[in-house]
Amino acid sequence: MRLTIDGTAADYREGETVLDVMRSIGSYVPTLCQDDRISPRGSCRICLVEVDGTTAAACTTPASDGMVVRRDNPHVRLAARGALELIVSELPPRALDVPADRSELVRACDHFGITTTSFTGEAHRRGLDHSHPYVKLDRDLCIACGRCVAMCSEVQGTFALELVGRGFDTVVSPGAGEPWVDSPCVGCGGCVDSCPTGALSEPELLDPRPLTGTVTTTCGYCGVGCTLDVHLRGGEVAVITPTRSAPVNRGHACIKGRFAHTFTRADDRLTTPLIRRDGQLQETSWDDALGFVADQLTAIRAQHGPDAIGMISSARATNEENYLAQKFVRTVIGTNTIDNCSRLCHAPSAAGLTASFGLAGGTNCLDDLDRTDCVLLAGANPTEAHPVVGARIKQLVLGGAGLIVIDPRETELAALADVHLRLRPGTNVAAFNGLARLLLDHGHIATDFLTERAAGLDELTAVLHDYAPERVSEITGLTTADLTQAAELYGQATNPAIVYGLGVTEHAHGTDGVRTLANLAILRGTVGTPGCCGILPLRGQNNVQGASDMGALPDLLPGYQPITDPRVRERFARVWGSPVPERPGLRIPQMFDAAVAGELRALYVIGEDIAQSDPCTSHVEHALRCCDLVVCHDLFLSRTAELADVVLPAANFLEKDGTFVNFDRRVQRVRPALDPPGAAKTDFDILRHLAHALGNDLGCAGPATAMDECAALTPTFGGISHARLDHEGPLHWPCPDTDRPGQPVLHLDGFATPDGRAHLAACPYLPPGEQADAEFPFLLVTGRRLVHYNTGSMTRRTPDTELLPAETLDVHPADAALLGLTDTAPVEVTSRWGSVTMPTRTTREVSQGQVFAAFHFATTPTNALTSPHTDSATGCPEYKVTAVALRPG
Ligand SMILES: Nc1nc2c(c(=O)[nH]1)N[C@H]1C(S)=C(S)[C@@H](COP(=O)(O)OP(=O)(O)OC[C@H]3O[C@@H](n4cnc5c(=O)[nH]c(N)nc54)[C@H](O)[C@@H]3O)O[C@H]1N2
Ligand SMILES: Nc1nc2c(c(=O)[nH]1)N[C@H]1C(S)=C(S)[C@@H](COP(=O)(O)OP(=O)(O)OC[C@H]3O[C@@H](n4cnc5c(=O)[nH]c(N)nc54)[C@H](O)[C@@H]3O)O[C@H]1N2
Ligand SMILES: [Mo]
Repeated sequence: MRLTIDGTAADYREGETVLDVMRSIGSYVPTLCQDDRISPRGSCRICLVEVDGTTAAACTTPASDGMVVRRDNPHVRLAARGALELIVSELPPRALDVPADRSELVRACDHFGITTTSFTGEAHRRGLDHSHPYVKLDRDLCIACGRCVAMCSEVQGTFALELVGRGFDTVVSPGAGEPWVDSPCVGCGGCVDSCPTGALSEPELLDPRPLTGTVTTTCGYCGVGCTLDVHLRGGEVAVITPTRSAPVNRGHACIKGRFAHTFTRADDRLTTPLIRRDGQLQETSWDDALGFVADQLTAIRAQHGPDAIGMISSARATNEENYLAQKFVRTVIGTNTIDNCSRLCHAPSAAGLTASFGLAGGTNCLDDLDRTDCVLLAGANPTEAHPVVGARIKQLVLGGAGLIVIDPRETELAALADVHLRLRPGTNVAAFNGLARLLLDHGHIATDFLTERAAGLDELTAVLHDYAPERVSEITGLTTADLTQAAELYGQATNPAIVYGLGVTEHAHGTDGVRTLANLAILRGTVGTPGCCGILPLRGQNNVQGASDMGALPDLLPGYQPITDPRVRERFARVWGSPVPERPGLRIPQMFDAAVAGELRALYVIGEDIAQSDPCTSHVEHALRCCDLVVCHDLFLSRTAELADVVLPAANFLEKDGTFVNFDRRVQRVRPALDPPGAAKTDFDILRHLAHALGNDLGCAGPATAMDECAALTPTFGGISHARLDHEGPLHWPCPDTDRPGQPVLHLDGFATPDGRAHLAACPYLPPGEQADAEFPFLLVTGRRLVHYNTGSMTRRTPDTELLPAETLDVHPADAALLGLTDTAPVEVTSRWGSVTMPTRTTREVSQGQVFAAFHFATTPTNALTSPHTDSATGCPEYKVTAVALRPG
């Protein structure tokens, strides 16, 4: 399909506009109201062109075959220039002082030769709204193009903004006219990013000095894995924007990835190694610190054997660092005791999905959600924890897709759902079994798929005998009507998707939760079939998938190759030039128990603040005190670092070269934008130098070589290299060959289980580790809040704290009234394991009898309350159910 532009032929694709074609042939077409991420508005009129003899806006005119487009018509050019002059005439002269790289308006004026001297109109005097820490509004620069409003509604789905006023006075404003900071704005930055004039800006962009460079990398917060452009000024981060062409985030981001980066230059960033002398952590040199650690490890190994040493590797660190960490532990120390924080979140997903389908990753990719007509969202709160995914789900629902939310709390998406199954915490297995029973009873099952590609239907049917809706209702507190409505929605959808999170996994029976949830997808045949949407765990940390993929696990080598398989061990031993220990190592909770029992003598912790994030803090602290040696790599003096003997200053993701694997198995490049401060080093370099101090060479001169070595040993990653990722962009694993793409959808050619079938699980409901009783009458659910991240070590060192300065205990208003608690009043929360006092927040987001808190503040150690109960299959803590008592504090 072809048209001509100023006499030159140009090809176009179905659905493209004249503007798209003009841009695709490389011509600069100024526009003010157009943005690919939102629907075209056609209001600014500065992209006027002549189309088949008449004047038209290029941005809203669909390309058609044989069309004759002329930009060189002087009348049309004059009309476009006139439209722009009119816009500019209403702005103060400083509108053209904004640097051209930050203002489409300035670039458009440069194009048309419009300067301040052309101003004739009356300029606005409407003032600033600088109430929000990140989003700054200068109303006088607003041209009412509506892009910010559309970004907020069509991409972010928050609907916080409106154009208010009439004609000349029209300006963007939060809907209720309140100060920006009090509006529902979630700080995704979409409006700032789209604004063509600088009316919406951010503090750093108000600095007129030019930007000096851009590095494209992967976000280091959650597992969505947004691609970000890090714009630099004088060797420092000035601004971070989402990469427009990014396959995962498609030019969108969240408040943390977009804005929360100032932690990287926080005053209390660790810049020198610290060593404990006379009870105090004191600054020292790298030689001294590494020499000390090497001597201690050598002595402990000599006296107690290699299994007396354990390592917790970091899901915040790169694949290459995790690869090196497990190679270090296995070859230099000689033990398999290495684990990562996947143990604390999605270990049940890895175990459950492997048992059901044969592979540890989610079965599909995020893009597949575009074609679903029904999302079943269980135990996940993506508008806070995976905001870019949350926004996508919101858009699907606004577009007509069905939504079932299974969560004890009324999350933002629960409020939008067709049906919200507000079950009692810890009763997932009963609810999922109840839904499976209804799917079977009502015939919403894929009979052929079940016969040809699944196993275990008879056993499941037998167990489901006990899960009639009435019994499920008793266990879960759900009504049979709601259960039936959910089963009908999921059962009748053409292409249903399951998305889930920690509300499924962090339980005493988390693996059973994953398996009984997977049953629903198998019953409907929506896994491993063409066009299916499958089941997607929303993996948490930026590289928690990768840390496990790289073998930072006590029983698995890279690519989930079992340590117990002698052929696998031999293959690794040959390349590593060192035997690989045979006995599986300890998991994180077992490491603490072993430390208390005196069996584990040294704990080496990379980028995890176990004393804040692991459950039952008193037990963890006791375990740390029992060790002869605790070593910690971190950016800051975390709670764990405070208790360590040696603290090594680490680089963060903005300072590193390597790769992360996101929640949908995409291996993506991480590129250094900054140098680490002071003497801080990457975890990669620290491990290599420590190995040297122990008289070993880990090989792998740099991250790219480490990935090459891993790829050579690991069929799943065989085709992956830094060079290929740089050239082709992200690749999904499995990716065994260099000449084939990765695999976004799994199991199309058969399941990776031994018999090639998907396995239904017949799991009965078992009660959680803790129940409410007379002494501890409330159930505490823990989880996340939008603006802070895990232990808060990074986000608490950014202006995010202006938006959320402290932890709260969320209490239902009726419970609060009974207890005499009012908003902000301190409440003492006591469990069988500890006690914490925090301010009350009354909200109907929690049910009566339940309370909620996050764990983002070291000063409010929520994990002093959580119990040591863990998932029987994987050791994942039961963070989601703790019985507590409340008392005004
Ligand atoms: N802003 C922000 N984003 C983050 C993080 C952060 O700290 N802050 N952390 C990252 C990490 S490491 C992870 S793992 C992910 C976690 O992401 P999510 O899994 O979405 O997060 P959570 O808030 O822990 O838990 C999700 C939901 O489970 C519900 N739930 C609790 N008990 C039950 C139950 O018995 N059944 C059901 N069905 N639901 C239940 C809770 O009410 C909660 O709404 O987020 C990542 N993203
Ligand atoms: N009550 C309760 N507790 C929970 C959970 C819950 O739902 N409820 N969720 C659990 C889950 S899912 C998770 S994943 C854990 C998370 O718990 P953690 O992993 O402990 O928390 P983070 O804050 O993500 O990061 C840990 C440390 O890594 C440092 N860091 C960041 N980047 C780097 C790096 O590149 N290198 C090094 N060396 N250090 C770095 C940070 O400064 C921080 O101190 O919390 C768990 N704890
Ligand atoms: Mo996590």
